[in-house]
Amino acid sequence: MRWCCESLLPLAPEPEHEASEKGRLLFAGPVDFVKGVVAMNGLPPADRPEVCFAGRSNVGKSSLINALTGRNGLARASNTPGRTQEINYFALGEHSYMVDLPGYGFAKAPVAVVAKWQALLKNYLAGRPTLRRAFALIDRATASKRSTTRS
Ligand SMILES: Nc1nc2c(ncn2[C@@H]2O[C@H](COP(=O)(O)OP(=O)(O)OP(=O)(O)O)[C@@H](O)[C@H]2O)c(=O)[nH]1
Ligand SMILES: [Mg+2]
Repeated sequence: MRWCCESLLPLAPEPEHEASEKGRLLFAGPVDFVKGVVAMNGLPPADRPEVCFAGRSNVGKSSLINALTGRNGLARASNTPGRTQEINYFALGEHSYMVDLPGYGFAKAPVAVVAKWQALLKNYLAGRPTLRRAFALIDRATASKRSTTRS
């Protein structure tokens, strides 16, 4: 078994060649920003599968999308927590969406604005029929914080 050197967590085994080639091809094609959504009625038509990235503000959700797609600056990343303030849709060709969510925990934004994001997030996660996976990113330094662990 391989171990992550910093946290001594076990790492997933290396994928088979065929699987890793499929993964490479998935992100090698066109990737486009579609839109930023601020209300459920602004979501694009639910006509293809999508995955989303959730987690505390500043955990690296937007950076991960840039790293996966190999396109710096596609998703806007920043040192300031609360950078992503909308549900941002990115299309992988015409077959699926990747969704960058606003963070929670300590965003530098007014309380009322953050409360609005949280309500939107809950509705999105509970009600989007084509959402196939929600990846929750956890920074090990803040993994035990209440906003990370509560359901
Ligand atoms: N050291 C380190 N820093 C990272 C990593 N990923 C992202 N960062 C930095 O962390 C900061 C926040 O990254 P973002 O990708 O904007 O984080 P986010 O989760 O999208 O944040 P919000 O949009 O505010 O919710 C940026 O300064 C990144 O450069 C990583 O793997 N390692
Ligand atoms: Mg972000």
